[in-house]
Amino acid sequence: MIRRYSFGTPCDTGAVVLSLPEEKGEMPYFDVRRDGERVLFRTQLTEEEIVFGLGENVRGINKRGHRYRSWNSDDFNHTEDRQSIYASHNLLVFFRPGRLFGVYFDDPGLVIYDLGDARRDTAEIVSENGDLNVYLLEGADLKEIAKLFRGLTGPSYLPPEWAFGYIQSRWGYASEREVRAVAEEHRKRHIPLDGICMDIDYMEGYRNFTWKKDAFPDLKAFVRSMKEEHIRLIPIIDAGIKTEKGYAPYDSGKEGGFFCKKADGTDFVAAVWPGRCCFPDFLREDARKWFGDLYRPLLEAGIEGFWNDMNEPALFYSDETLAQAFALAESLKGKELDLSENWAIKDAFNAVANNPEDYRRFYHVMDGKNIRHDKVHNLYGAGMTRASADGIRRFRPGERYLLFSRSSFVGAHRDGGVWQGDNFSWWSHLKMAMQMLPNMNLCGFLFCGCDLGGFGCSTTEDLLERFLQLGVFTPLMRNHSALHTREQEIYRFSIWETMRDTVTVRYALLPYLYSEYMKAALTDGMLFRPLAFDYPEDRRAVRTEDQLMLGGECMIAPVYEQNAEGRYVYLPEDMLMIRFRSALDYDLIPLEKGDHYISLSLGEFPLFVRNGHAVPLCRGGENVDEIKTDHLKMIGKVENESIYDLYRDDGISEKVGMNGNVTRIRVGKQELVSDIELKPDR
Ligand code: MIG
Repeated sequence: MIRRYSFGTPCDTGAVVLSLPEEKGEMPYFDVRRDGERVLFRTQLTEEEIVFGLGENVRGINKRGHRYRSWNSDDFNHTEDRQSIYASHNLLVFFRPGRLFGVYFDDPGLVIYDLGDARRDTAEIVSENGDLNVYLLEGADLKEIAKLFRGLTGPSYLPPEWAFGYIQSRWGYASEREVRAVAEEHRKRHIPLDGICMDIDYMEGYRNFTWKKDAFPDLKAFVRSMKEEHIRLIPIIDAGIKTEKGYAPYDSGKEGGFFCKKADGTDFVAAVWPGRCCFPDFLREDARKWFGDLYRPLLEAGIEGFWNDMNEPALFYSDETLAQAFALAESLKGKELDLSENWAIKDAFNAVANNPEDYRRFYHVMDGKNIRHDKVHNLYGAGMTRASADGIRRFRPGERYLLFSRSSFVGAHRDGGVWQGDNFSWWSHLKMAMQMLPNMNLCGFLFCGCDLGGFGCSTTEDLLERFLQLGVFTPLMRNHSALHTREQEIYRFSIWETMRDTVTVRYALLPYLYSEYMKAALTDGMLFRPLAFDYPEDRRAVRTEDQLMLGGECMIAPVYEQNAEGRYVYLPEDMLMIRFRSALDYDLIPLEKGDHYISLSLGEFPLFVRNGHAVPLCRGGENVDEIKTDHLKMIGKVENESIYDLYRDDGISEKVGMNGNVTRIRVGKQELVSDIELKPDR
């Protein structure tokens, strides 16, 4: 059951697709209080209580014991003390014996969550603006709450099948020659590959929708020839449009009046990569239409996928914030600084970027009214996602596309995926990437992944290998790194063959991973779940923070510590471990419910299959187009009979459903593995 409570004058955030009558009575579970504009929601937590939710954010799967904020932020330093990164996914699920409910705060502005931070026994959620709808979700179990939430907010995005391939990316690829070299090295060494991301370096002076004509003389021909090798190019698009007469997107945006404006009616201007930029008003339908159409030249060149960046929006500086910093510097010039001045001068220059004052300096037009940006800040990235998704759909009707964004809000899960932003090449970030996955799935974002190997600072061989072992299972499997860090393509490393073998497992598992993704998307389920969702009565399972359920049959338990030769794994039931070294080389080890130390040398990683189930493994391939499902090995320990529903489709059509696309595979009693033959799917 879902109930809606309304406070103040909420706007339509686009997150919710169901229209529900407003409840008039008191809201259960919470003491609700007004304090000026703010609305405060307080609830008691028992010692046993667990809190899931908040999608993309730092720290563990259980969010209890910390303070978070919904405020989409371009913050590349995802340390434990952070309260927000790039996304606002305002769903919480409270779970304890005898009490289970979800609560979604449909609020586009700043929301603060104290989840047992000030006091262990109290959660308090504060809406700063006080204009919001709150949805209470009650169901029989955790999975039902997740399903209800998807019913409330709409189905998850369906990517094309090729988007499940391995993608190589790096900030710095600046020419066709460089990109071709990356492709060639992969193909030459038989490292599977389906896509290469082009970062801002492909653009002419960082101008969106342009490309360097000397470095990419014939983009269309380049795209075509890469596609012949089954490699898609995936360009980046940023939110800001360079303020420059004669640059077509600026001229048309200016003419249409599509940029965000200041109180005096002039365009808001702040600097990002290209220098001074204007910011499309993504909350307006006509502006979205205009922006979406700007993707056309790239689509015409044959591009089928994009990543959208800088859409919190990130602001490097504005003339105003810069002037403030300089004024302070000027006033202190020649002085011996006392301590507070010393700090102030540093702070002033740090504050030129992403300054709260700037976010109060410009306006959106919603339903004909001017709304100050900070009131609806968290909708900006989702608006950009929608603009581009609609633009791509208009150009290629009926076909799926790859799209992933840095910033997001619930609702954007219908139009595209997300990546987890700028992590570091840290072991702790490998663990955090894993911990984010189930909460992102809970909030509807099924298509996601992190920068494998780590984005900031230099990776090491073992760290990249362990990252790849997690990436084998994440829908977006992308190796990405920052300019000036150690080169991170697999072939740069002495253990590249080990890494390649790891990637081959992704391709052998692709029929399974694609099936489980599509089933989750088409039935409003989750691909990754906390163990609590499947074993709610098991006190060990519900608090497990470093293992995840994957699809209907499996559990993963990645190694995330340096120099580990294995790890402890808790099995909530009897399972068969597949210990992978490559698509063709693996051990099958039946294990009983309970604790196990599993030895996992650097090139090894496990997948656990619940007894009574069997999962398909194919021969793999070097790209998704090579994946065949006519010969499969069904792996699992089956006592009587098990059924696996294999999902297959043409990989690209938008109109899909379970009907007609599911092949039912029956496996009789088997010890560990059997071979099956199916009719080819294409
Ligand atoms: O200010 O385009 O998160 O993936 O490589 C940095 C350059 C801008 C941030 C993205 C990152 C990307 C980088 N971008």
